[in-house]
Parts: sequence; C-alpha cells; structure tokens
Amino acid sequence: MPQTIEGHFDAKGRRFAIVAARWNSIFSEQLIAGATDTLVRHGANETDITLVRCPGSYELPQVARRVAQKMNVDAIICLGVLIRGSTPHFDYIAAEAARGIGAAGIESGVPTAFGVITCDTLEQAIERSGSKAGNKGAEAATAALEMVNLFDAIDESSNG
Ligand code: DLZ
Repeated sequence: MPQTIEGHFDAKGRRFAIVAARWNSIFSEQLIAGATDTLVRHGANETDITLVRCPGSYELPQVARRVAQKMNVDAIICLGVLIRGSTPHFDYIAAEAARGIGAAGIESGVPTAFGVITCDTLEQAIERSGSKAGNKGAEAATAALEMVNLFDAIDESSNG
C-alpha cells in the first residue's frame, strides 16, 4: 500500500468565507444554508463563518480573490445559481466563474470551492439546491473542508 495523504472533515477552529451571488436568490439562499449547516455539523463555530454577498456569479472570482487577500480564512466557498434561459450570457458567466474561482485558489493558496450550479431549467435548479440531486452548497462546503485538512496533511508530511 502506498503512503496515503488525505484530508479529514474536522472544521473545529477553522475560519471560512462563503461568497454568494445574489442572482436567483430563491435557490442561492438554499445553497448558503446547506454550506453553513455542513460546516457547523462538522464542528465549525457559526461566528467563524463570514457570508460575503456579491452581485452575480461573474463577480464571484473577483470577490474570492479579494477575500483571500484581505480576510484571514482557511477556505472560501463560492456559491451561485446560473439558469440558462435564452441568454448567451450563461456560457460566458459560467466559464468565467469556473476559471476564475479556480485561479483565485491557485494564486492565493487559500482553497476555493466551486458551488455554482449551472442549470438549463428551473426544475434542475430546484433539484440541485436541496431536493432530488442534493445541495451543491453542502457539497462545496464538504470539498472546502477536505481541502483545508488535506493542505495541513501535506504540510505535515515528511515529504512536504
Ligand atoms: C446577467 C446575468 C444573467 C443573465 N444571469 C445570471 C444568472 O443566471 N446567475 C448569476 O449568478 N448571474 C447572472 N447574471 C449576472 C452576472 O453574473 C453579472 O453579475 C452581471 O453581468 C454584471 O457583471
């Protein structure tokens, strides 16, 4: 068996930012609730979670980058809801959100989690924000938590 380095899911004593886009707030509020609930159930103190709201998913990377620079947090969970409708904006915004949220994490060294749901229909948005297909905010918070602990495990490893 190879030596395995992996992250566990203990949020105790950790500080998190949730960056959430205001668009489609009926769904994004569910993602915020799912992310917060996941962090608290894994031991985070609610006072150690800061919610930062921004206009839309396009702005998520810019805000994540600024939060990483200015706030003392262990991870940043980015949440948004994109519904295709009939607008070509969708593809541009989705691409920028995905690329930029990743870039913010790579540049800063602070893990960023991608909790943006990209849907064709309202029904899909309902499914992914807390019904049939789970809650993408909770999933993103779980990933952020694993990344925080994984980075610590890498730093502490003898090869690190
Ligand atoms: C403009 C726009 C559109 C059409 N749709 C969405 C959406 O479904 N979800 C979302 O988060 N944001 C949307 N926006 C707003 C853009 O993300 C951005 O805030 C504006 O283009 C201003 O830069």
